Amino acid sequence: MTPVHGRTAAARWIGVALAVVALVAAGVAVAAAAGARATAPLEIGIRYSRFSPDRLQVPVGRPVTVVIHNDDPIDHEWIVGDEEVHARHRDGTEAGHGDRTTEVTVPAGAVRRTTVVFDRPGTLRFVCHLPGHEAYGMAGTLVVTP
Ligand SMILES: [Cu+2]
Repeated sequence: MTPVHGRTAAARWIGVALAVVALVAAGVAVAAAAGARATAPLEIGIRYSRFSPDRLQVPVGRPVTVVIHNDDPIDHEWIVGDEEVHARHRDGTEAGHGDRTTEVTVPAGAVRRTTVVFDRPGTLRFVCHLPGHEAYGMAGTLVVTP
């Protein structure tokens, strides 16, 4: 191999490397543009009747997808709202939650996903209102930031 060929090969490698860098940069730009519309999904685990994490922060006015993994052998629920919502469920007799995105039943071993737009900044709580679960500590805090 002559030095001339060596330089040519090196130049080709540099060209390929630059093309890869350009593609990666383009991908990052697309991801950033998508991020302006929706946030990355938030994952919540449930184990031993506890939420993990038990504190979430979300932006106001944007779709937030929450993926809830119930790793317990019993059913749970994820109900997010203000104190009025929780008071209603604490004393309520609802067997199901219909299609409300803020009230999700998560059967034993199941994964459920919901997408919510929180329209006001503030501090909410998420709670499992099955009998005894809240008292045991199955609750968390969700902060909606301006
Ligand atoms: Cu529960």
